[in-house]
Amino acid sequence: MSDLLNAVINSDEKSDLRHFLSDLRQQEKRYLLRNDILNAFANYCIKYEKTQEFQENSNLGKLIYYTQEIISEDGSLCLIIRPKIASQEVYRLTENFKIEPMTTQELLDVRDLLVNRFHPNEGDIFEIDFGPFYDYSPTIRDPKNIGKGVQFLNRFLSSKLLQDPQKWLEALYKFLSLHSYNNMQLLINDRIKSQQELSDRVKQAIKFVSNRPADEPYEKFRYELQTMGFEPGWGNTANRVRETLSLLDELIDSPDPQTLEAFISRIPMIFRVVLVSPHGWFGQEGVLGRPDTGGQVVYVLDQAKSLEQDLQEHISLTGLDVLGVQSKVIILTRLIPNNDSTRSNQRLEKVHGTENAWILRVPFREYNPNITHNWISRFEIWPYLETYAIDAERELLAEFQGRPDFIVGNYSDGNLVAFLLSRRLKVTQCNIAHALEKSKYLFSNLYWQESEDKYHFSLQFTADLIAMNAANFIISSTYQEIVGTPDSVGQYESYKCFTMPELYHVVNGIELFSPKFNVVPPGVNENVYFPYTREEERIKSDRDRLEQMLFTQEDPEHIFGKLDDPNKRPLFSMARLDRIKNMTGLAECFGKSQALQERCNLILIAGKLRVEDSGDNEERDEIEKLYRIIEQYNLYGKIRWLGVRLPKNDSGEIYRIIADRQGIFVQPALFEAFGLTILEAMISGLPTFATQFGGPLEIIQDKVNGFYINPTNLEETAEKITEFLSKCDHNSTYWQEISQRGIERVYSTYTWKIHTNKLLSLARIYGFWNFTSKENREDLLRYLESLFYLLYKPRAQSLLAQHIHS
Ligand code: UDP
Ligand code: LCN
Repeated sequence: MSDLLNAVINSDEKSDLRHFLSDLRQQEKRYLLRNDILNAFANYCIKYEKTQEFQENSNLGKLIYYTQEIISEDGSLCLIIRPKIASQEVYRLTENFKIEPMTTQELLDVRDLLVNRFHPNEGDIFEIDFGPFYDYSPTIRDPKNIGKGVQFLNRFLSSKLLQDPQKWLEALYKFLSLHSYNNMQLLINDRIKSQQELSDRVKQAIKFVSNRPADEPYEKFRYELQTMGFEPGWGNTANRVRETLSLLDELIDSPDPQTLEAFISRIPMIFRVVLVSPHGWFGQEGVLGRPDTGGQVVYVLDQAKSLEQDLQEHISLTGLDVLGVQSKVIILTRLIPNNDSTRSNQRLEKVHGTENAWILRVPFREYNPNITHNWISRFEIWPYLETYAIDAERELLAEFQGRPDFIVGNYSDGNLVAFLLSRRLKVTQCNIAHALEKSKYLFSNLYWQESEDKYHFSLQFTADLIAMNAANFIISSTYQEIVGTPDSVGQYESYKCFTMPELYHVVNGIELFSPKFNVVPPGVNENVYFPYTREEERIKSDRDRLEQMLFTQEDPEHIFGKLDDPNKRPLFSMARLDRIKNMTGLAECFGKSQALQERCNLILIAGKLRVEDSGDNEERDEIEKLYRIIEQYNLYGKIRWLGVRLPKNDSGEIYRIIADRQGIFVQPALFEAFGLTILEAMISGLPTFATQFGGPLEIIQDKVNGFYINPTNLEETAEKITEFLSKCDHNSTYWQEISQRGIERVYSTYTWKIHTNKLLSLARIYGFWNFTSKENREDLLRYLESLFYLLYKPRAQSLLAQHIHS
């Protein structure tokens, strides 16, 4: 990148740079983000009548494109350049156009200086650096392979097996001897005394099972195998046992990544799973659409159901079901005594449609019942998590009658609890972020002190750093969640280097190239959300009732607006009513477009209708704003706004009803980490227009099975939708084509079956990797514990003291 900078400085583009920078200096802002920089450069190009070619392809144009931030210091400028995904270079450009590379430390000092919190005379600031802990673990080289950790790990492990067969076979042998279920030894017993013996016996056992009828049940030859040293778990039939043993045989003779993955995936090592989602209102009814819950609850609940099914299928393939082995999945959440008509005060609740999946609710300790008996916002719960983990551990051990085999954390709080539990129970830990707040709130780290009272980001970001580094593996819903796109920084990437002025500097917060990252997107509940064309599965009475609710029913308590022409094509959206979801932006886009209003009605399912019914500040602001927009653009007769919380089955039918009328779904969020409603709409057969900022960029293939919109450009968004509607007018099958391709996209790529298959396979492989590299992680875990006890805990305790005295 410094080449590009030099090329600008040593050519006649230097004068452009000079003028552009002097324009920037006129701005009041001293800290410019990418959007500000691009806008300023576009204005510069207009002002000086520069060509499009210059704007995009000159060296200066390219340099601007890659520049993420510019901070002006006295005289000089600090340029933060992101030449490619997951990399950053920092330069100081002095007044006389000298270029000096800057270190991460210098950059963080400049940022502190900018907010007047740089105090070199008072000593150095605490630096957090995880870099050294990743030095001895393998790292991916090519950024495009980030998020494909397991493929990399399989290659790495099988090459280790090849390089040092003695050592690795010994590890494999020890690993196989480890497994048991309720004191029943699995896989191999002590008749096999060494790895050499293992190899010989495997061949012998293969010969033995090959001579039996392929479908002969395992129980018929269980005891013969046992005398050879093999315990249950290899398969339910002679053929399955032969296949599994042959994989092991192949692995011992000539290890390759596919065989390793196939073999480890067959090992019966996961029966009991915990999904941690503490912050509450976790339930099966009446909790969706509340602030802080929404998609996470939907995700975890559907994941639990699918996991249980997948585990049970796996158990029966290993032949263990007939021996009484059963899977159990527990969703661990908070018990909230003042339950607000949810089931949050119930200790144990069975997950519908499962044999053995449960919601287990453990209360926070009663430090101040006025607080701990009620729902607590995710921003305030930090002081309660350590004791919660201790209490939850006891309850989990009782419920499982033993240790879990795998722990999955959700969101910052769940991931921290998963770290504490996994550390104590020595169990594989997986993290799911859902949404990392750090990148959601602009400058949340730089100005953390100003918003600490409200958000406590010092606790949340410290918890995030601890949990993400502790996790054996992390699953993300998209690639960009990890490292962003060529022009935007990823959510995890934003933890790489940042300052928390006067608290700490993070010089290397996470190794983005670590194989711990794996992209495993969620699915959608196919019993609830399915294509509108499946008439036989739809219930007529529900359909009639919901049609009325959507288009005609008068119910001022819950529904705003009476449509002049209910038969117009519906333009539909459903989301929580918070600022980022931008339902108000969609209403404004509709309000500004006569073309849209002529052809469509706007149907919104969002939040509540009355400010006084909402306990959430952001929601209250959005309610008021939505009414203002309706008034300003005179949308009466053209909009229906439903402030309803729908039972799950109704929400599935709603999408299908909109599809019956050849409607469309719009998701206008300013940023969406993933966006489950997009999957729901697409699988129902609704052509979907979704924000280009975040996950939808990976779910949808633009103009193939849906469309991207830029929700900050209302005119362009309206034009895109109108263009689609015109195409539908001219081509009577166009709507169906997009609808059909949307459906196919979801079934081929976003199902829970695909998700849990992959997740469990990862859990087994990382379990194996964790076992073989245990000693290498202990120093990292000790470092994380120090951060937890010395940094996190005192801050959490002082927040607790505030809660106790409030
Ligand atoms: N949802 C709902 N009622 C609402 C708003 C949302 O049932 O009024 C559901 C929606 O169907 C989806 C989930 O809540 O399953 C929202 O998930 P998404 O990932 O789209 O967004 P989040 O709310 O997690 O940011
Ligand atoms: C949180 C979000 O903000 C959504 O984008 C996701 O779809 C949801 O969690 C489930 O992961």
